[in-house]
Amino acid sequence: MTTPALLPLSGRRIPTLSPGASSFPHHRATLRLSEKFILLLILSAFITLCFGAFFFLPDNSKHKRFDLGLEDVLIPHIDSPKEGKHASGQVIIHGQGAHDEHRHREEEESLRDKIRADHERALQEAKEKLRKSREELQAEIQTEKNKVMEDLKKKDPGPKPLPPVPMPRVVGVSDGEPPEPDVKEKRDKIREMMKHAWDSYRQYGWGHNELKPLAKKGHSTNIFGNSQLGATIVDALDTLYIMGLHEEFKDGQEWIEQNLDFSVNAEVSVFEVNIRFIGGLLATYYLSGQEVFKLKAVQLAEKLLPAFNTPTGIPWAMVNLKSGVGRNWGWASAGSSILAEFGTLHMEFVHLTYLTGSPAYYQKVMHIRKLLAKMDRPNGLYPNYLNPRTGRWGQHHTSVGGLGDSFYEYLLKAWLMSDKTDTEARKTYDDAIEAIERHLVRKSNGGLTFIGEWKNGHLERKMGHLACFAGGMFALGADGSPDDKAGHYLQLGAEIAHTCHESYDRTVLKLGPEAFKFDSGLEAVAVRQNEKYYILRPEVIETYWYMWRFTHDPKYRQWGWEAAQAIDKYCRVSGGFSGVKDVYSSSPTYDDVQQSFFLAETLKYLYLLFSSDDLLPLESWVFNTEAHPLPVLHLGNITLPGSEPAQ
Ligand code: DMJ
Repeated sequence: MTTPALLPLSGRRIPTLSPGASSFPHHRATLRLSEKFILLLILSAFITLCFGAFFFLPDNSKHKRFDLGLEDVLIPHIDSPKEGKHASGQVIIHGQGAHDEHRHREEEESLRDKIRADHERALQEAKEKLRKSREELQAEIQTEKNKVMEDLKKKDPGPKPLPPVPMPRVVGVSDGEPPEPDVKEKRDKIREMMKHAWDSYRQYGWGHNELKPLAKKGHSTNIFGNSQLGATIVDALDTLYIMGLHEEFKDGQEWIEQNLDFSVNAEVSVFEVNIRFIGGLLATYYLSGQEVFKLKAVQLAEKLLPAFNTPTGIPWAMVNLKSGVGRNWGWASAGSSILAEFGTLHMEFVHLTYLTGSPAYYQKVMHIRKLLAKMDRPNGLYPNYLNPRTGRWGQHHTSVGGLGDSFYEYLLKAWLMSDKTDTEARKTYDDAIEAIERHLVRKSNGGLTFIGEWKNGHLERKMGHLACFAGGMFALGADGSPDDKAGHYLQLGAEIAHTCHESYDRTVLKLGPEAFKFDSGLEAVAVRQNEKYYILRPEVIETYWYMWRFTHDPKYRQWGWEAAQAIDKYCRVSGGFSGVKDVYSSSPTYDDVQQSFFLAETLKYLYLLFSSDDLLPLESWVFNTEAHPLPVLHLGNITLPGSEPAQ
């Protein structure tokens, strides 16, 4: 039998839940009902025994203290000069002493009465309890439990209210309906695909992070630890809003209000949680104006802060949301943190400081920037690995695809998001891109421009699907580039878009592989079996959209439509959308994962591609790396806390 932790020994009541016990699973209280009966019996027997024993105790009250915590019921000492002894052995009290003795006796008597009454009441209550049915007792326990919870709630002041800050100018949250009927038809089709993805998740994976559309059940990966944080809901919400899927949006909002709780013992990726959850919640807050999204974003951000407790301030890749303990991925070079992870926090963290008034977020990301600025860079390139303990680079591997990609993206976007006032970010971006162009960008024999990967002084002529986002980035950064190279960067963006389109066009499914080579006579095709998959990624479509916005060349809509049709044809299943394992096979197998970024990014960029430009104009919105739009902060005279110049 377990110890009667639920039974207060000094109490008279039958077991109630103490505040500490209120977090125990409910069954713990109810399953022990029989144990409680036994305890109750023991308790009542004990009380009766004490009650009886009390009257059999010798009356030594004259020389003993009634140790009940009542300081004022001290009994006089027998050697008091004012006391004598009667023949019967009773104490004779004289004068003031006699008066005191009398008073003490009265007090003693009244105490006895009180104890007697208490014990009788306890006995009576115990008897009543014993007469009650199991159901009545269960109901009573539940009432007690509710009361404890209520009291706890009253005591808990809840999250601190956030300071009122002016809502940034939110423009272009329009319907964006295109005037051309055929374009509208395509847009409607994308909306229908979003509905199928969402409805399937709603039906089979609700509350889980992602969906297994073939097994028709929830799915999660190690980036979310063992949490069930509804990643798809949070990631998809702004897309639903933009597409005008109001019922679905409401459903998602309700789930977030009622279920999204970050006090979980789960080790999550700081980067992924930042871009998908914080980015998603902030974007949804700005679009919808609903406070709940802002509050949830801030609650989560607080949980990420312990990840920065490293000797250098470069955050760990993972943090346990409950304990705050951080660590790095086991596979990362010599315990390093990853450039694309610790370098992809700036946008969200600046907004967090803006919304909370807390300088912590801004200071954390500016510290990272300053530390990087001081470091030597081999050939002007940023290696993908940096050790957070020593502050030294790990393996010299530079990439604009995985492990490096969004670091460069966020330098440019930090500048754009600051209303182009953060010139330090712009300069860092320009320098980085200049080195990348010099060392990593090449033209294949067939005339395709690609971005290779730099590994220990050697260029690998391979480009990842992830690196295809860079076409859009080059186009976005064209305006404001040094030496009036806007035309050059727009052209570079177009060339990357073309190469990535070729990587799609040269497959059987017309969907792009994870990585493709420009080597040994190969042009934009995957060689290794484990690089032939397509997991519903957005980067190529993202670049089509940026190129469309900057050029209005119809080929980008055409290419986007080809990709949308291929996804609908080969990735759609009755339970949602799935990735495919081999884009060169006419009978592909599925990976059975509907990634949350498919709803956050791929379908959003497709929808925007077939919308008019007044929906989320790029002058007013900057999309985070998970396609969550955040408004440009026109701070004017407002100084961000933490950014004040040192005195
Ligand atoms: C997304 O989660 C983000 O775009 C991230 O920056 C890298 N890639 C995935 C989707 O491919």
